[in-house]
Amino acid sequence: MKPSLILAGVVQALQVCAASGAGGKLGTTIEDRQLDQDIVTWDNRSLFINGERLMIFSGEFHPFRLPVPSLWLDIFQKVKAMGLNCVSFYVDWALLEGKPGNFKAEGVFDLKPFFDAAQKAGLYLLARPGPYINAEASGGGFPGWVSRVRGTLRTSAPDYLAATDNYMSNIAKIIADAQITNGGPVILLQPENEYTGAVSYLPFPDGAYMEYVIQQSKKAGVVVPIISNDARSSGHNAPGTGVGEVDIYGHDNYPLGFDCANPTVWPSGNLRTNYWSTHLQQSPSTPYSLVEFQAGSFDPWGGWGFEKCSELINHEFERVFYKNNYAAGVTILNLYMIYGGTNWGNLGHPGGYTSYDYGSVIKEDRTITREKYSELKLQATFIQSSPDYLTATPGTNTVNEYSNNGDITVTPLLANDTAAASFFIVRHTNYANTASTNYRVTFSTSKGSISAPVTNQTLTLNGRDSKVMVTDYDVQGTKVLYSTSDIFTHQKTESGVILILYAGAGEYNEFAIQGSRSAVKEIENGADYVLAGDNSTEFVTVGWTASPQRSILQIGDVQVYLLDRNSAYNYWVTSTGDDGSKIIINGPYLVRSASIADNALQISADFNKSTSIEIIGAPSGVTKFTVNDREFTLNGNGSSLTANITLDEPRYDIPALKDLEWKYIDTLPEIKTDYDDSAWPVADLTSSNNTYQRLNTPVSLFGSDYGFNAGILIYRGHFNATGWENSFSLWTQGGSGFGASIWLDDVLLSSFHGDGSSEYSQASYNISSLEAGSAHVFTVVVDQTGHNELSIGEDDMKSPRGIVGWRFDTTKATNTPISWKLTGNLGGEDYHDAARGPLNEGGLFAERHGYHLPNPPVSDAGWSASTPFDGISSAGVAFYAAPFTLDLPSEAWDIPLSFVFTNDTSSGAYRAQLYINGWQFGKYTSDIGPQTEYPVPEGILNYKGTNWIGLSVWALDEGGAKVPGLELVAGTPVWTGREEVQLVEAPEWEARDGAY
Ligand code: IPT
Repeated sequence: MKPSLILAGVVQALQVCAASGAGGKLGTTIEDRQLDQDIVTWDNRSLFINGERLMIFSGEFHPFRLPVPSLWLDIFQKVKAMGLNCVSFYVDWALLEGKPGNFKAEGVFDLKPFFDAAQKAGLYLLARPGPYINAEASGGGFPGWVSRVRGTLRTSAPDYLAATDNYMSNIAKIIADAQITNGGPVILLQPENEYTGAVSYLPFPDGAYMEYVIQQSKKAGVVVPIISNDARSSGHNAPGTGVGEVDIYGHDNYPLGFDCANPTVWPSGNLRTNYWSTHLQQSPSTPYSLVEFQAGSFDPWGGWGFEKCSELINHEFERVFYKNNYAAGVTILNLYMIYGGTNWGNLGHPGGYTSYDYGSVIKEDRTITREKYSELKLQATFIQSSPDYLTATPGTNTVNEYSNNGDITVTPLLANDTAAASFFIVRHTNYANTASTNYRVTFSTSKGSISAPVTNQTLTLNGRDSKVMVTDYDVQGTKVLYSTSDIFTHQKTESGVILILYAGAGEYNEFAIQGSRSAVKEIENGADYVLAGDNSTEFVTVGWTASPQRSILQIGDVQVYLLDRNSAYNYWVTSTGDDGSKIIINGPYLVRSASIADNALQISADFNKSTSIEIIGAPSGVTKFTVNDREFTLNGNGSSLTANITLDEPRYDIPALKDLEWKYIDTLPEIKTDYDDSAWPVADLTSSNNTYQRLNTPVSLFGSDYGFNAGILIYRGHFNATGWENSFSLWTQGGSGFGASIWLDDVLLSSFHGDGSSEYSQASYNISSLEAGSAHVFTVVVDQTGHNELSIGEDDMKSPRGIVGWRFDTTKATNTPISWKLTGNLGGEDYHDAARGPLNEGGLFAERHGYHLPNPPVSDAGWSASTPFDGISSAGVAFYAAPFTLDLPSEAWDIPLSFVFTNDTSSGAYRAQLYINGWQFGKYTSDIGPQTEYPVPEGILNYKGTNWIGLSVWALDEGGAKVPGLELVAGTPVWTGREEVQLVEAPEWEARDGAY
């Protein structure tokens, strides 16, 4: 079908074709949609910004998972350097409205610096404020108190809608102020998330509900287009579906799923090939949009670890699957996640642990050493260099039409006009094929049909590879008639046009470019090449074999670089000004930005080793060259300059944690017989609004019923024995990976260590010898792992945490009442630590008193000298604190630091929480795993001064536990052009009023 390209304008003519997809209004002809602004518009192929057609190539990054605002620019620049032009972000309601009615977005939660940094890096933003986000966040972003809402969540239930109003009006206003119409970076807004299904007895989709969420944003001033994110291509809320319809329909896809166990296995049938045809049925008037496409995977407690996830969703996955997305004509593409970050301070859901690295493109420690980063740079830079991609029409997959081998499938995107390029996505017919396959291709071009190779050679597609071939492709005014290899980019520079082609080492490819054979000049000769065609033809054909030694050919105005892929990885395209001028730099670990003024070229770049670099396309007069404000000598002249970047190895020491002056305090004093809990909150609610789980106990013991929504919960249950008790049964619930221990007075009855899947635990304890009339107390510790995400109608987010049942079994029918008290973080929803937000601390004695904060009163009574490596010799919870000093050359060096636990269970099973300067940056379980290494960013860590480490160690079993090893480990130092990192405000310990 030839799409009718509708001109962008204020009035968007939406042609509702005879759509047969979900909800398509059959028979409707034309509808006018009045846009609220004229900056961001669209037609059926792409978005336009200020009238310019463009691809939105986006990556997902959550500011709340990197609570150091001065590092946001670092991530943005790393995204921009790949050729992406947009970042999508969720907002986590749970962190901004810890108490109903109290919206707070300050300090690390302030989004203003996020918007500013995006703009500085030159990126657009897609805002996804929820209110429901999923995102592997606790409650899917819902604050714990939402579990007290009786109505069904994510429906039109009035009490649910009302609960969202305060958050939505505040956050939507903040986003509205940052829209492009107000000079900010926000170009799109996604309401809700994956509004795709509900339990069968609910009316679904509930258009009125979706409309309500859309209006929450509009009322606050949001005017940019509204985009949806259907969990799969079901057509929900697409334009034309009536109430609740969005402006632009989009959906998700995670083709390899989330099990990182067997990262090399690509199951058959997981590559979708009907995206575009489905799109034409569901939303023919909007650009084809993949609002989340897989760029990694989450990983549960007891999972495989994120290195495996990065192998599953690796550079080969990017080649085959992302190129298949281009085959479907995607022009709004958001990769989830581009940078995952950290589930610090209890913000994650129970299905994940502290790291949210996600195996994604940029690692949790912000390094870019994964090959998938470099591969994505090659692809995104190509797409952004190929404007004709945005108007070519996706076709259907073909076998034996463009290629001569049935093992090869080619999907064309054909130009609508003879002056424009066509694109051909080549892959294995069995997408998971690991074989190398030889083939030929046949295209029709403006010069007639071409069958390549024209020389006596063959093309090869290696296993799990895919290529984008082009015909009639414009290179800054010169035509490439065809190229069988991928193109990285082409740029007009002051010294001429540069075209860069690449292929896997050893592969043979061909291209034909305008120019005569005799005009080909060899500038560098590494890769083997042959010329075909004679001087009479308009095009010269070059066959070449990719090799680590490149060739450069001058053909007319164009210098063609012939590279193997690994060499291409080292090239960066960087703007040198607002006029669209660019330079290409070969060699650095990262190039962030460049500028040229008064014959001086300055770049901001990163290096992880000494290396020589090459500057391609610098203006001829450049005589001075600085990298991160340090001057280097330029060698050579004209278009190719080189410089040797030699690094002076930085010198620094990393303290050995075992040598710190550790202080210890018992943080489970509750199990001492003289412990006084008179100041504790009393569990006195005889009913609960929780609609997910029926109350099975005389009073509610659900943490969130009392405002305790995160971290460790502790219960005290006092009773007088009748003497007839045989056993006591207890049901605890904390989400997968949770743990629990129960003491009767000062005796440990048992601990539930937890595992990767159990969300609750039930056990009975023999207590048969209690004396009639004697007073006792149970102390129950439940380490919950967050609130569940939710499916509409199931309300599983409300699944309560804490004690959900208890019972005495007696020999005589007597009733032993228990009077319960409970605690979580001090103050519950009236939490004490505004800087670190509502979820960072739990209910341990040390946390209630704020001893996890910097500078705790370690010389007070109750503290003594002891280390986590000594540990404790019986079950209980120990808290350790120690100061340490860092003096790292962080003005110029980016040095990733991680806290690494020795993986060894022989010295007792334990669960630990790691606090750095008061921020909880790790929950470690010695026997569930898989995480042992906890990166902590600079800014949370003070790289030039004193830091405080706090560690709670919960010994689960009789014999106690000690930490077999914990080390602070530095990664490779990178000489960096990032801006200096600002320390995050980290209030110190102060005595807390009312702490118990
Ligand atoms: C998709 C969610 O929209 C996103 O928030 C996140 O949870 C992601 O999954 C998994 O990391 S939903 C998709 C699996 C249908």
